[in-house]
Formats: sequence, C-alpha cells, structure tokens
Amino acid sequence: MKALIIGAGGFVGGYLIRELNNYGYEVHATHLPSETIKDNCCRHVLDIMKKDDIIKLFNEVRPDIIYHLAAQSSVALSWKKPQLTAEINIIGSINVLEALREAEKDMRLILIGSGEEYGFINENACPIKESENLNPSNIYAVSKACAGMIGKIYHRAYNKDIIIVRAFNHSGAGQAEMFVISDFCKQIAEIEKGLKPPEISTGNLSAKRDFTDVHDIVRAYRLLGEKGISGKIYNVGRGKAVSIEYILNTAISLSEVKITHVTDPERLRASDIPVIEPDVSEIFRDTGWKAEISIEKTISDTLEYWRKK
Ligand code: A2R
Repeated sequence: MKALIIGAGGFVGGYLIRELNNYGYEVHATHLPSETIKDNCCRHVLDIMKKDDIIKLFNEVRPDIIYHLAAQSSVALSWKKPQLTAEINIIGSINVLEALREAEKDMRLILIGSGEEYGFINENACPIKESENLNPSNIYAVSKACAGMIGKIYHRAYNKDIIIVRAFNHSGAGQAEMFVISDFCKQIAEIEKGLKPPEISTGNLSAKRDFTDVHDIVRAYRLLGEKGISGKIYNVGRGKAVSIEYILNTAISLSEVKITHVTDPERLRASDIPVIEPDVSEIFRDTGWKAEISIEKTISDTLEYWRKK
C-alpha cells in the first residue's frame, strides 16, 4: 500500500510516518520549505495553497491513500490570524479536494478535522455523536467544519472516496507548547532547571477535554484508511473527558519540585466550552479501534521530552 501524507512536517506527521512504515506501507510525505522530515520516507516539498503543485504530486506519486494533515492547527492562533486560518484550512483543503478530483488515479482521502467543530453543545449531548449539529465557537473550528462539509460534498457530488475525521485533543512528545499538556510540561521542565519560579501559568482549569495519545491517534488514522467506510464521518478520541485541572495536577505530581499555579488572563480563551467528549462507537464498530494508552503515560512522556530538550 502506498500512502501520501500532506503536512507531515508538523507534530502528528512523524508519528503517522512511523506507524505506516511499521505496517509495510510505502510512505511519501510533504513538508513546507521551512521544515524538515527526519523519519524514513520519500520527501516532497508542497504548499497546499498551490493547487497545480498538488495535482502534479498526486500524478507523480499515485498513492492509494492520502492523509491531509496540513493546517493552521492552533485555536489560539486562529483568534489572532483568522484570515490565515481560513486560507490554509478552507481554501487549502479545497485545493486538495480539487486535486483529488482532477488527478489521473482514484485515491482515498482522509480529511483530518477536529472535535472543536461541535462547539457549543449542551452538556447532556455528551458523549457527542457524529450526527450532532455543529455549532463551532472559534475560527479554527469553523474552518475545520467548513473543510469537512466541502469534503462531504466532493464525496456525494463527485463520488470521491473521502473519509472525514473529527479528531479530539491529542498529545505526546514533540507537540508545540501552545497545546495544554505540552505547555504545562514545558513549564515544569523550566522550573526544574531553575529557569522560572515554581509557579505554572494556566488558563481555564475547569474545562473538560478528551485527550488521546498521539500513538493511538495515528493508529486510528491507519485503520480508518484501511477499514473506514467511504463518505463517513468518524470521531477519533478516548471517549472520556478529564478536566484541565486533572492534567495540571498529574503533571505537577510527576515533579519533585513543589509547584503552584496562577491564572494568566492571556491564556483564557475568548470563548470556552465547558465539556467536549466524543462518542467513539462508530470507529470502534468499523475498525475495532479504541484508545489504549493512558493519559498519565502521555503526560509523563511529554514531560520527559521537555526535560531532555
Ligand atoms: O504552520 P507550520 O509552518 O507549522 O506548518 C504546518 C503545515 N502547513 C502547511 N503545509 C502545507 N501547505 C501549507 N500552506 C501549510 N500551512 C501549514 O501543516 C505543519 O507542519 C502542518 C500541520 O502540523 P501541525 O500544525 O503540527 O498539526 P498536527 O498537530 O500535526 O495536526 C495534524 C492535523 C491538523 O489538520 C490539525 O488541525 C488536526 O490534525 O488536529
């Protein structure tokens, strides 16, 4: 099986390359000129804002499966750069879909969206099913919802083999510090090295989110590529939300240093949703996947990463 990963220079890309390599795939992966990919694969430079380059690459590589990971992936940054977020996540995704339509070969596309797309839901709507109405509450979420809806249209109107993923929070070693587990672990590593006072800056601690280890996430992506049903939307997550406070306390408990925390208004989101927790029975039914790695292990791996860095 031949796979092409678009946007593999980011956090998830390396893990997905390794997962697919482990299962005998021929792996091709794209990155921006400013990035490098260290893992074993055939590397290509690609900017998804250039549609003709995508078509050329699809016709050259002729993969069986395409994973579209390229994105402006930060909710926080989407408040600051709404145009950029819409351009990359919506127009960029349309470019990928158009390229899929125009390419010589029929290929399966896995479009990576987000659990953020559900947005303001009633607490009693949890666990959230894929059929739940989308009510996105930030620019990133809107951009991902829009890309997913357009993907669905390409499946229906052009009969393209497309699977739409709504991935909930994921974490692990190597994730950028703007994501909460990485943020706390980096701060703890800095405190341990004496680079900062023993006080972690936090945002809203009562919000509950569903965290999955990145190794489990890429296993889900591989299985969806192999067994997912074309045109379907799949939630990918643990199915058990925990509070950010739990994440903070777990991370602090892994340190020998006595650490306190303080709320930083800069870290509070312009609008935050109390609980986001998915129903993950669809992916389990069709692929047998469920999250296996504990959240404590993910936090411990991430802390070790920052300690070494
Ligand atoms: O923004 P950068 O310089 O970190 O580059 C990101 C890259 N990217 C692009 N690739 C091709 N053409 C573009 N115009 C373009 N703009 C940005 O996509 C980055 O290397 C990659 C996405 O990786 P991360 O931001 O690290 O996201 P992660 O955590 O790997 O998540 C993968 C997917 C994304 O669609 C997320 O929105 C979703 O899973 O949760």
